[in-house]
Amino acid sequence: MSLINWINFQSHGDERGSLIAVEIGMDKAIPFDIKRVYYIYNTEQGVTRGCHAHKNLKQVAICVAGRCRMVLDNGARREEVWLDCPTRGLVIQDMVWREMYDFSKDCVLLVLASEHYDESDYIRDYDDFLRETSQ
Ligand code: T46
Repeated sequence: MSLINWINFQSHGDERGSLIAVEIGMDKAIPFDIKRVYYIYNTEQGVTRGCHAHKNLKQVAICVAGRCRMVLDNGARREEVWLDCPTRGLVIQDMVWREMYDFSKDCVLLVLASEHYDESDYIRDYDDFLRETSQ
């Protein structure tokens, strides 16, 4: 099964421009209660971010401006995708290794997270990650 799962958002556009509302709850787009929102911007050219997995964290990543690439890897399968569209969000499940790179200068990556920030939830070593996923 593919690791690349998108949520499509409805864009409300008129002659002034576009607006997207992201909602949680029954019949709404985001499949978890959002406890945290953060955004990544001003990323230096050539930089790779991420390079970790989370034990217990679901996220949706929405590139609201510019573009970047993301790798998702569950230990058995590795897939790569462009995040370049504000009308869709990439669902990132727990125990998935992620790497982001090829950031455009204007890239703003908005991330909706199911849990508060917790450094102990990170797996930052790829070999540790592979050991955990093979158990
Ligand atoms: C992820 C990818 C997509 C906080 O204080 N609170 C937070 O909520 C976050 C996410 C980070 N931080 C601090 C921790 C570091 O000192 O901000 C600094 C940069 O975080 P980090 O190096 O983890 O950033 P990325 O871009 O490598 O990874 C982030 C998220 O941490 C991660 O959960 O899935 O974006």
